[in-house]
Amino acid sequence: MEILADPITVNCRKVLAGLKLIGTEYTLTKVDYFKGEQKNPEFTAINPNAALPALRDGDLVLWESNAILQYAADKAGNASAYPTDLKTRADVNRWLLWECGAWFGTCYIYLVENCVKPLLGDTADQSVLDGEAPNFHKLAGILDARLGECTWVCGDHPTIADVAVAAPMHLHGWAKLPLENHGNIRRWMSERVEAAPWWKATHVGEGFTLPDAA
Ligand SMILES: N[C@@H](CCC(=O)N[C@@H](CS)C(=O)NCC(=O)O)C(=O)O
Repeated sequence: MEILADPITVNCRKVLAGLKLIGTEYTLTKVDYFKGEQKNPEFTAINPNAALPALRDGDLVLWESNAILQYAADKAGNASAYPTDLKTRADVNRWLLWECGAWFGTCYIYLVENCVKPLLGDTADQSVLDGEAPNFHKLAGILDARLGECTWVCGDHPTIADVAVAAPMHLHGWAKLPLENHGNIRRWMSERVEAAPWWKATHVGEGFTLPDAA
């Protein structure tokens, strides 16, 4: 299995962490996000969205990070990471879709304003952050309520739903995600996700540093 990715980005880190959780071996082909290599014709021939990551496995080409995790877990037959009983699988799928359709977008605004812009010499636009805050708190409240009921997003052990939902928050301190009133999310992130080997092995630090680049 070949993963085309830049490990510093949200959706690439998601796939690399998810593959660790699943226990799938892969080869990584680096596509440099900050050099814009995702827009090169060689890459858009693989993913016409010009977005990372993508997977190649034999004659299968797949993009959309959550679809890659679903495929990898099913291929490995890992029913712990991606449960096969109907109701738990529906629950995991629900959180994967929620992450892609809602959660990623709100977290991404904080990442761009508080990390990417300052890194590029620009300043965060407070009006953008203020405008997003109600949506962020609505969505964070939904996740926080779930994490008040379960140890992990979908029960008593980690699944690909945890990896997917955690990924947009991976630089939550630097991105200044306003988590003060969402104690269950903070606990899940610090005591469970950030303590997990699959998360530590794919560490991304402030300044978008990676262990081998630090
Ligand atoms: N829904 C897609 C989103 C992919 C995506 O937006 N990837 C970002 C990196 S996290 C990207 O490469 N964006 C293209 C760009 O900014 O030029 C997925 O989950 O794979």
